[in-house]
Amino acid sequence: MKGILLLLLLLLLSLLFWEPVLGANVTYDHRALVIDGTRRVLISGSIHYPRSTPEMWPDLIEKSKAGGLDVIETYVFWNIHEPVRNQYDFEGRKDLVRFVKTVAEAGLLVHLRIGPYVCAEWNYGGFPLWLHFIPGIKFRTDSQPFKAEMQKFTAKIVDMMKQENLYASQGGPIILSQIENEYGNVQSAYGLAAKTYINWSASMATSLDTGVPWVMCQQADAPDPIINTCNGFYCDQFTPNSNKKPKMWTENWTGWFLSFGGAVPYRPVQDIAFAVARFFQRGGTFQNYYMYHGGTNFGHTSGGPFIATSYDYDAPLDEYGIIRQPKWGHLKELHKAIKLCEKALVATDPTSSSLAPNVEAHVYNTTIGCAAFLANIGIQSDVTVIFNGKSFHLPAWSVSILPDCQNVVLNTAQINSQTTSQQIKYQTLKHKRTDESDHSSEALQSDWSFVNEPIGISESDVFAKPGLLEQINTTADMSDYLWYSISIEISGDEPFLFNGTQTNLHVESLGHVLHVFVNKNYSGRGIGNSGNAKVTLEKTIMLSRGNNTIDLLSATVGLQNYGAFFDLSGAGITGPVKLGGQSGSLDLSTKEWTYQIGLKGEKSRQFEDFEASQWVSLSTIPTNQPLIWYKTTFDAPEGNDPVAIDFTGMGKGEAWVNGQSIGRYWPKNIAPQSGCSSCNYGGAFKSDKCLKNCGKPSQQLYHVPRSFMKRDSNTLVLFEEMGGDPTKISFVTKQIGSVCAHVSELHPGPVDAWNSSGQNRGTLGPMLTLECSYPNQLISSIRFASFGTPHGTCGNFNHGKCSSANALAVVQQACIGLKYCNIGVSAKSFGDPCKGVTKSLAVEAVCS
Ligand SMILES: *[C@@H]1O[C@H](CO)[C@@H](O)[C@H](O)[C@H]1NC(C)=O
Ligand SMILES: *[C@@H]1O[C@H](CO)[C@@H](O)[C@H](O)[C@H]1NC(C)=O
Ligand SMILES: *[C@@H]1O[C@H](CO)[C@@H](O)[C@H](O)[C@H]1NC(C)=O
Ligand SMILES: *[C@@H]1O[C@H](CO)[C@@H](O)[C@H](O)[C@H]1NC(C)=O
Ligand SMILES: *[C@@H]1O[C@H](CO)[C@@H](O)[C@H](O)[C@H]1NC(C)=O
Ligand SMILES: *[C@@H]1O[C@H](CO)[C@@H](O)[C@H](O)[C@H]1NC(C)=O
Ligand SMILES: *[C@@H]1O[C@H](CO)[C@@H](O)[C@H](O)[C@H]1NC(C)=O
Ligand SMILES: *[C@@H]1O[C@H](CO)[C@@H](O)[C@H](O)[C@H]1NC(C)=O
Ligand SMILES: CC(=O)N[C@H]1CO[C@H](CO)[C@@H](O)[C@@H]1O
Repeated sequence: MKGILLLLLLLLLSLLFWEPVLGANVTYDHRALVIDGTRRVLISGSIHYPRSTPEMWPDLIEKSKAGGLDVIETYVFWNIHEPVRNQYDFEGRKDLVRFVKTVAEAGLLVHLRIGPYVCAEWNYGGFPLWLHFIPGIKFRTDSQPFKAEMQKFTAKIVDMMKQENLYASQGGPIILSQIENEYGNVQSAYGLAAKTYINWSASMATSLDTGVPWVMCQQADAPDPIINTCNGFYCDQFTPNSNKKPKMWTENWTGWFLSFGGAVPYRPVQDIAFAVARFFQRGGTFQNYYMYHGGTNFGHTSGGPFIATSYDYDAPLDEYGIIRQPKWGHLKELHKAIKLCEKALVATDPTSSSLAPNVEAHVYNTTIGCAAFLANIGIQSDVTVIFNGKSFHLPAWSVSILPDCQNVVLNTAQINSQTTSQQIKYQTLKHKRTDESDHSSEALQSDWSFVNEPIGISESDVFAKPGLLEQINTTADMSDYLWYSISIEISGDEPFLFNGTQTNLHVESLGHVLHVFVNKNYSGRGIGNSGNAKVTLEKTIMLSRGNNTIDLLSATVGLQNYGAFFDLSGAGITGPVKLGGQSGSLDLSTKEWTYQIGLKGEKSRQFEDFEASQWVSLSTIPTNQPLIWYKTTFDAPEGNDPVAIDFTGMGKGEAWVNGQSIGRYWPKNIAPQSGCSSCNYGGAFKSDKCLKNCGKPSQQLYHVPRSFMKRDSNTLVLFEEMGGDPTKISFVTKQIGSVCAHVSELHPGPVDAWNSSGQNRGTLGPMLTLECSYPNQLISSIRFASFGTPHGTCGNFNHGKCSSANALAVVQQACIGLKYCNIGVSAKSFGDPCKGVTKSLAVEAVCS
């Protein structure tokens, strides 16, 4: 008894002492999130942990911090954590706790968007497929079986975070959590049950007692105490549903995602900077970039249909983790400018006034300071206005930020940030670092070996059923592939035949890709697209007298992730399937079909079966043949630069490096020729406003993370579905080519030189900064320098009519041999080559 009392006492004591001293109190009021009693302006950015590798996380997070972020946001991806009901996986790229701790170690905060519906261009919106098979379940509505599973997973994640003391209330980095996701966009389709479901989600989340606030994005009726937040390209017009809640922007799309078959979307940084500045101008205090690093959809994680493997998103950090300039740099300057305003911003609501048509001023005038935002929302014309007794020039579609209500530290349309040109270095696939084992007999063989994937039914665990089965219901997404096979006896006088042996085959499928084989011979295919996944195939085929087999291979390319009832959209051949001639037809839709889920090579795990004897080596391997596995070995490219494979020459398929899938590849899917006309940053952005790479493969390069490779003897396995030539693929490394900057003499100068009292301006003025961003690199030469009226872009600068003769010498003098240099952009440094003309300085430098 005494022992137990002592134990209890010890336990009580340990609890008392264990009580985390550093726990932060996160609440909110109508202005902002309040952390330990202080209202905060917070800049956040999305990085999804499974879209990169744990080895990449520290670098991505450091670059985010250097870019001025306070918070890292991520969704939690249910389907990778609970692939089989009640069997959890948090290893490797799925190690959520390690990711949150990595963010904490960098000194940043976390917004954990649990969902568990996440959309995110992620397979099935993040739902595990087994959920679909629970009897009576209806997703995202007032359905008991759904709510039970949603609660179980949400509580599981919250418990994991609590166990590791990761909530701010426990001294951890998590200051915010999200339940559900953009439900308001689809809510009306779910009728009255929707409201009950949202009320339930809110109270379920609140009851988990995380000690930090919850948000619901795009949910105008989010019940208290949940904060409703805004997602979109612009959120300045948004107001929360209560004057007790702050104005928060949880998804500001920094670009857009890529689809197979589409051109590459991008968003000019002047427009994002404009959107962000407008949000803070009009009372916002929390803003999240979706995405700050997009990354890669490895394996079968991409949503769809037809979401590409690259999820680059034109984000400030590119797919490979390389800083994307000038986006990263200009937003960094913007964040500094906003932070200079923080005290005034959180102290009051802004007062607004109109200074001219299309020009709005918002002033945060408080006893502890005054900050102002001046916006020209006109698309066409620059405007000059008088504010606070001074004159200000505002370019079209721009915001000027005045942390002291008097001096402009930044205008969103004026970029004073370095750009970098990326160099892609091609490397031939090196099969052996050393030549010691180079026997002459091997020299006769190709470096590739292959295995044919059988056409049609090849396995024993197949089944036959009358009628056509919906694919996702049948495969449970265990594979992209489902074979539909039928055999028919032909005597030669059937009314659906013409010219003796020909007939028209008609197949209708919900998508996404369909291949037809007649008597084991390839006879045609149909391919859907991201706008319409459905495939209707009409094809003249040859049959022969006697027994004929028709094998239809249906493939999915990422499961639907968005929309009301998206989980029920289905895929595969649902019919009709008909044979037809002039005098008759035969409907095969209700006949008995034989089904095989997945490929033989998937079942035998061909992609990790490196030594197996069935791999065939020949001096010439078969190419341009559908359904074939290829294998080779390679040494990793030297150095530490990010690595990709250029799949030019291949059709469509999947690739594995040392058994790990780097995702689906599809270089033969080409973007339309048109739609890439030049894009002006001014005016409202939409996802197809700015496109590049028209007429080219949607995705040609595929990321191979360094951590997937060893130094030597790596194995690359490809499954090629349509036909290609693997000897044409090559490895590339991505490197920073040169760094450039182009700054006008009208630019207000670096934000660093400012403080919220507007001090320091006179001493600096406009500056051009060059910096080598990689460790151990210095500026080694200046490729171009011009002060006057230079034009062009990084790598292609040209002198204008007006050009100072000494620019190159001045810049060389100031920069060579340094990691970082600053040059004043004015006639003081260069002399005046053309009086009365607005001049600028353009420089291209090489780091090595
Ligand atoms: C947390 O802060 C709120 C207001 O900011 C205050 O009402 C509350 O008492 C604080 N809670 C704790 C545990 O300090
Ligand atoms: C949802 O909750 C609100 C209060 O938060 C209540 O007014 C409303 O009646 C509830 N609706 C349903 C359908 O439960
Ligand atoms: C801020 O308020 C003070 C005191 O009311 C006033 O004198 C000043 O003009 C205001 N500043 C701006 C920029 O509105
Ligand atoms: C049948 O064959 C003839 C001669 O080869 C050809 O002209 C005709 O178009 C064919 N009929 C159909 C329906 O294809
Ligand atoms: C297979 O189809 C091709 C044309 O697509 C044809 O040339 C070839 O003869 C066919 N082979 C068989 C065995 O039917
Ligand atoms: C036709 O061929 C298929 C595949 O070879 C076979 O399974 C089937 O039994 C054959 N049917 C007849 C009637 O011979
Ligand atoms: C999947 O099967 C279920 C019954 O098992 C059915 O209710 C549902 O409609 C099917 N879905 C599709 C898309 O065919
Ligand atoms: C701004 O900088 C000036 C000059 O360095 C300094 O005197 C002043 O105190 C600073 N003001 C603030 C608010 O930091
Ligand atoms: C309403 C809407 O378009 N939502 C999209 C916002 O962007 C995210 C990320 O790209 C998507 O997941 C949403 O579907």
